[in-house]
Amino acid sequence: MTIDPARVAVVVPAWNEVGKIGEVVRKVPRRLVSCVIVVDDCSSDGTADEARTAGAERVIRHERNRGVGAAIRTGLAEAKRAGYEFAAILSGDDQHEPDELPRVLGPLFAGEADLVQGSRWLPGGATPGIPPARRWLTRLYPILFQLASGAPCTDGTNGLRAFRLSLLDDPRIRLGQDWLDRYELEPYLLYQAVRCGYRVREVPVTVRYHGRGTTKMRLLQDGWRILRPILYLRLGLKQ
Ligand SMILES: Nc1nc2c(ncn2[C@@H]2O[C@H](COP(=O)(O)OP(=O)(O)OP(=O)(O)O)[C@@H](O)[C@H]2O)c(=O)[nH]1
Ligand SMILES: [Mg+2]
Repeated sequence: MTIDPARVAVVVPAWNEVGKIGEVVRKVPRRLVSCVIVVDDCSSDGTADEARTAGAERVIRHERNRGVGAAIRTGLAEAKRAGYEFAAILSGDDQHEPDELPRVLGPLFAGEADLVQGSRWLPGGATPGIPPARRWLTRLYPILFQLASGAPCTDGTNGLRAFRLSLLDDPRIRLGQDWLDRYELEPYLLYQAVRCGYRVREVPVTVRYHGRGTTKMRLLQDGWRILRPILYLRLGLKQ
């Protein structure tokens, strides 16, 4: 499968990721991607500088911390404005393997899918260093997602995915809503893509865990933020 880099932008949300963001940007294979867009979500460290030095084509800075969903939204808007056809999202904390981008981009270029979600739990995926609690939570979530959406899902919370940017023109997919600013936006997009009948495919990918104290997620508050999109949409409380 030939992937045309001129049609692909990578969006990387980043908040205080010095020491990691440069690695992420440097590892993006340039034979696949012509534009890396890093959205610095008002970091207090040198995230933006490190991204620029590592070769990110665009570094956009939020003037206040708005959340990962808002950062992704900003990056996607820039990718669309610049005329890219496909976007891949990679997390800025170096948990994904950018050389696995062909896995998520391939089915898009083959015309077989509109959104490709990376799954750490499909055969061929990997989770080096995963803490036990994270294992069970990320296993439980897709069961709930599947119950709510009716569609098969093995990993709904994995931040490596790629899709056709024209999805964002669909009036049913309303990424602009304020309530999606933090951890809600990613499951929202996946759920709406499924619900609107887009061809959604999962592919196995690696998610790396760097050790204690690296996550910024707070179990209850952020767990609820990840859960509420599927609940709200299922119950018709939000659109
Ligand atoms: N937590 C957090 N991350 C943000 C924010 N803005 C941008 N990000 C970036 O969003 C990405 C994902 O955030 P994480 O908190 O690591 O979430 P995750 O990777 O899904 O979950 P973990 O497995 O716990 O690391 C990282 O690259 C962050 O730097 C923010 O306001 N809060
Ligand atoms: Mg992370």
